[in-house]
Amino acid sequence: MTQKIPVTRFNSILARTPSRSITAGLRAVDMGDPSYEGVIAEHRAYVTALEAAGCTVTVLPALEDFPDSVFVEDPALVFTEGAIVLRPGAPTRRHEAGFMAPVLAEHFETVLHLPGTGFADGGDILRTADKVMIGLSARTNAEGAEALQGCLKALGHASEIVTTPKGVLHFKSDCSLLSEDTVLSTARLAASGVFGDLRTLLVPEGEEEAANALRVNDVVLVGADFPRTIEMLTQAGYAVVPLATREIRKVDAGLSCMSLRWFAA
Ligand code: CIR
Repeated sequence: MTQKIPVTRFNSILARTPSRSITAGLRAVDMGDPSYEGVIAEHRAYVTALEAAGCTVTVLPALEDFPDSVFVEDPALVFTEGAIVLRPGAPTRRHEAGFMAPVLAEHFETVLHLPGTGFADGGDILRTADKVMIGLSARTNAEGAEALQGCLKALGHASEIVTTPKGVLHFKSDCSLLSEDTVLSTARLAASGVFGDLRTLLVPEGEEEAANALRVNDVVLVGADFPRTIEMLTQAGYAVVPLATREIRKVDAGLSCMSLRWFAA
């Protein structure tokens, strides 16, 4: 029997250099434009942390025509068994998928394309130990989610469609997987009951953005601006790597969105 690979184990990562146009990135609330130099520095530290965690990181060139293209998590989904090219829900991000498809073909034997005309963003997808959760949101609609379920089935993954709380950009803006049985979540998302039997650790009130952390192998990357979350996770026994996200946060980003992660067997 083949050994099951833990869902938090990765050895391969795709990322993309931020474009100068990141200053025009989408955002729900205007907190001022991010500084390009600041984003570059944060991205560099992010890539370095992922390499230090044991992954080979391929950094793709910047796409100036697409301000949000650094957020490679949204136009695709990747697994050991293959990749899925998605259809992002934001009109300005739709063509990012077309740039991701040939890259995925270099890394995966199986590359599926979301059928139909629905939308699905990778930021709405949380993989747990036994299934893939698809959060309906302003970016992922029912048609996209159902089409995605078909692709996931073809790759051998069970899935469940759930709801993202109103006003939250992506499902994973409010949660991240910490281990095989534990999710880091905001209180509002956990209260919706979506996590069933999974253990939840709640981010302290006022640090909701910290819920988009990133567990990679032995470490958890967490936004450095969230000291109470860092303290809580450290107390719980996690090896936390705090990373600056001050600039990237201005365009509604956390730590999962800047990479596509998988275990290449
Ligand atoms: C957007 O609104 O699409 C970007 N400004 C932020 C995307 C963040 N993506 C993610 O969390 N998966």
